[in-house]
Amino acid sequence: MSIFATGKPLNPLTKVVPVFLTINNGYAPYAAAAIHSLEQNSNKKRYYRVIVLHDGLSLPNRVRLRSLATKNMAIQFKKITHNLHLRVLVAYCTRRRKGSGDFFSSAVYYYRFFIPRLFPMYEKAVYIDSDTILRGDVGELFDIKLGEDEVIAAMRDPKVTAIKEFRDYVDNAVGVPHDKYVNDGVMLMNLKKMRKMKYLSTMIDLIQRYDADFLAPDQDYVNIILQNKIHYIGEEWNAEPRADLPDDTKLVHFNLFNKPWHYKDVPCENLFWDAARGTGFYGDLRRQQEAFDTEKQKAEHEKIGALLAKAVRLARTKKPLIKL
Ligand SMILES: [Mn+2]
Repeated sequence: MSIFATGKPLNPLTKVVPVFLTINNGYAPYAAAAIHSLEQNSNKKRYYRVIVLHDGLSLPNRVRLRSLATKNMAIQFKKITHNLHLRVLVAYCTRRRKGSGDFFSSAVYYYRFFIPRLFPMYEKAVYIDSDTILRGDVGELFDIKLGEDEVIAAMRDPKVTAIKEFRDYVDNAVGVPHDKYVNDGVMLMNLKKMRKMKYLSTMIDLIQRYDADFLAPDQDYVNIILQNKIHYIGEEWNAEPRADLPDDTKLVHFNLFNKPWHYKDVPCENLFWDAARGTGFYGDLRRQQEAFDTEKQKAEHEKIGALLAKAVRLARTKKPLIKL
């Protein structure tokens, strides 16, 4: 275990950059690669505090994650206990996951919205999904200045831009113009403003009032509740993996399909494996890839098909269920 786990910079004047990830044991290996890539691309003059929110990580996973800490990056863990709010969200997820495959099956997706409440000491923080790899300094995302009315910084969802079924779904069923719809897998969150506007209670109120069927139960609410309160960041902060990745890309997001730990020969796989190699999970990840046989691939394709079909079905109703 690293000795650098105090969570405090050696120089007390160094500004701390808090970065949150939310995981369960299954996501731990991907999160390790993400965290390692963050450290590899960090600015050595800055100090990063990576805070892992989880639902009960095993001791071996915690040890392997914590060993990634360095003298300018601490790793901390916070177990989320399932309170009343979470129970509402879990019940909702379970009810509404039908047809969304396993893509949005877990309460872990909602943990990011507990950050403002659980960490009152922070005014703002970065959140990243565990299926991301950094290529630039995450501190630059933290430094982005939000306008007075802006609550988060995020990027337009490239999957929504690219896939017609998702586009129609967003326009018709979520009721947010698709060119305004963001991906919530990479965010700068102004926690102070989220506390002030009571983001979490608002989301839970809407869920209880409408019990609406949605594709992405967490992300759709971000877009509804924070409509016109979003600072749009460039593609370099939430890039789709692709062969001709622009040089200025700072973060690659292996969102939804074609995970490099499942498939061989997917775009940007080297970025992922280079980061994974520096973690204690490398062997596990290679075995996971080996075990992803044709049967599992077939099941995954069916899941994607079901997700798209659900998007089409919900888009056809042409009646956004939530009118704010
Ligand atoms: Mn993701």
